[in-house]
This record gives sequence, structure tokens and C-alpha cells, in this order.
Amino acid sequence: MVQKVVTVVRKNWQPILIGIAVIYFWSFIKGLFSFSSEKGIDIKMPESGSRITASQAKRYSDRLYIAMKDIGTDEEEIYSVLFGLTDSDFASIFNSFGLKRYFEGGGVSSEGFVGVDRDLLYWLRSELSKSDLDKITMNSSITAFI
Ligand SMILES: [Ca+2]
Repeated sequence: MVQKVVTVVRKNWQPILIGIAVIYFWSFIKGLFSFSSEKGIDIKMPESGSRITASQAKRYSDRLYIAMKDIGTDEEEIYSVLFGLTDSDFASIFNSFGLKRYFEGGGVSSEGFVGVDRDLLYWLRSELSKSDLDKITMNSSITAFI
């Protein structure tokens, strides 16, 4: 039996190797590309009591997006937006941000079919380290990162 398997493998090592390579390649491609059908969940946070107007929320969410969308992260810019805010204030920014496509592989925004639409919390958690998030918690009354 074992002898037979060894003989079959010996005779067919090329197609077996190709088969394994195809499976590896496919799982790699699948991990790399998440198609637009795999959307994040668009949940709104409760804004009641927010001190931030809709247009301010838009400006703040744009600033956060610009601070995160390229390779690396502009932590200082994120701090300058979020420090001093409350949960309700943050909710206004979160809701204004909506879903933006994020490519985990490079920590960057994505215009094409690569990446997955993610909300602001996902973006911030991906872009910032635990100590960055703790810093925001300590310098604001935002509880989303606790
Ligand atoms: Ca980034």
C-alpha cells in the first residue's frame, strides 16, 4: 500500500506539485483581494449630545482619513482631532466617516477592488498601536477604545 503510494507520487510529482502551488496561490490571492461584495457593516453611532456640527464632523473625518490613508500614520494629526472629545462628538465623526475601503496589506486606502469597506473604528484600530489608542482614551472621554 505504502509502496503503491510512493510509486504514484514518484510518477506524478509534477502535477502534484503544481496542484499544491495552485492551492497556495489561490489562497494568497483570496487573502490579497477582498471583493466589493464583502462590505463592512454600516452601523451608525448615537450622536445625541454631540457638540460637533455636521460640517465640522465632515472636516474632522476628512482629516482623520488623510492622516491614515497612505503608508504609515500621522498620529499627531489624529490626536489633534480626537483629544478633548466625548463619545457623542466621536459618534458624529464616525457617522460622517461612514465606510471607506481599506487595504490591510499596506495599511492604505484603496480605490479599486482591493480591500474592504471599513468604518472609522476599524481604521483607527488598524492604524494605531495599543499605546496610541490608550493616549486617546486618556486625553478624551471617548470610550470606544477601552
Ligand atoms: Ca496608513
